[in-house]
Amino acid sequence: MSKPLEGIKIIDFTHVQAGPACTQMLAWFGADVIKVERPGAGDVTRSQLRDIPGVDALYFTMLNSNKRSLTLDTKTPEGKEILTKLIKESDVLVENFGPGALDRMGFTWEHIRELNPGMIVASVKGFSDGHHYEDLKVYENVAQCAGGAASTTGFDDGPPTVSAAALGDSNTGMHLAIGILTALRARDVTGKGQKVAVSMQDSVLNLCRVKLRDQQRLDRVGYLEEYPQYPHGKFSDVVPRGGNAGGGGQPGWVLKCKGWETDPNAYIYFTIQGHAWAPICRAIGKEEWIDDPAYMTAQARQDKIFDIFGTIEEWLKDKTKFEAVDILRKFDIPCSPVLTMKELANDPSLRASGTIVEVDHKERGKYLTVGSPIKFSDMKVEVKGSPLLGEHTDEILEQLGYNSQQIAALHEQRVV
Ligand code: CAO
Repeated sequence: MSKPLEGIKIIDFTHVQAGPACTQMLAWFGADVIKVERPGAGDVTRSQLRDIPGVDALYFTMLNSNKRSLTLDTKTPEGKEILTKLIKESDVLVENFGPGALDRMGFTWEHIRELNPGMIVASVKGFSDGHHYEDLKVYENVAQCAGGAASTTGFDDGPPTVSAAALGDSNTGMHLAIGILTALRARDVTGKGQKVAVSMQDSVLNLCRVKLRDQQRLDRVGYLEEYPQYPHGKFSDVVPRGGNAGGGGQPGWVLKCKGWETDPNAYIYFTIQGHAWAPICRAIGKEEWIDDPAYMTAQARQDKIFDIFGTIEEWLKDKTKFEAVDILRKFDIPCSPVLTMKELANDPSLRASGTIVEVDHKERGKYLTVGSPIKFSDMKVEVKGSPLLGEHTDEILEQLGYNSQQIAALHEQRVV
């Protein structure tokens, strides 16, 4: 089956997570993604957090599947010549170097545009161009702090907290992928490439937009009724950390189930949807609450919401998180067990849908990764192993017109 992005050639100058997550997804969808890496070293994640000595780390393999690897020292004249040839025949160049690195390499946007007017140059940076922090290098948690996620995550009596979800890295990569596809569509119409820039701060903030909503509500009315600080606690003039509160129109919380004393994940997330009040009461055996004016409206429940959660926890005491959800789902109550990575890795539904896939790697053997979270009716996404460092160097140089003697000389000089 042909893939929609077949025929799109991408120079992948990305490293660590933000950029590689973007180009990996484009590779899954059919683009020819050529990962350009420094000879001898490669992407730093190849050797970070290794679980098997001498073998590419999972950090690398899980973010670079379906790509080809070209080693190239782009700071040498010969390396620049190879990169120039590649630029002339590629569609997209993606990079997430520190600020200014591509320019210092001699490949400014103006120069790239001269070489190939159809080229799309896509960049991830910590902060956007012109921002007063634009010179900063940024990693995941730095972005979560800069984008408003950390100040609003965690509990009121604890410090700002970062999320395990890669809001700064992979999330920014997903934004960049949308930008690249949009620029490719624009190029179909105009024939012209363009620069696409996404900052990690902006991408985090985009996912925190409900917190900006809350800041404005707080400014106006002085309290936020869906936060655990309401109505008994205090609000300052900034959006507080809301713990596990629902955050939308329906209260929710993480509730203990059978075994919580020894199992740190024996919990479910329980949501009290306004119109589902009667089924909730029926499910937990509190029918008397259905028509009780002290409980029957969301407003009436607000000041005793944690007592209600306490009553639900009483009901949960003799049920595992899975048993509880199996009962609650019959009452149409939005809920989920708190799932561990181990449970997710072995979840038969995720295996069947291709969300968790087993992939073969030349040196490590089989490993698990997260496959495409996007499902298409006309395309099955096939996740292949990540390339070894420089695995496709010779093949790519041949395609650029270099003969075997020239290639041998480039190896000799450590250009590739
Ligand atoms: N050949 C020759 N030189 C190369 C090369 C190649 N193939 N690939 C990279 N380099 C050089 C760069 O040109 C740069 O050189 P100069 O600084 O001398 O111009 C140098 O390697 C270092 O690049 P860097 O600044 O990107 O790397 P770093 O390890 O110091 O910083 C990071 C890493 C992630 C903090 C930085 O790249 C960054 O802020 N990126 C933007 C934000 C981002 O994407 N962060 C998310 C990373 S995922 O958590």
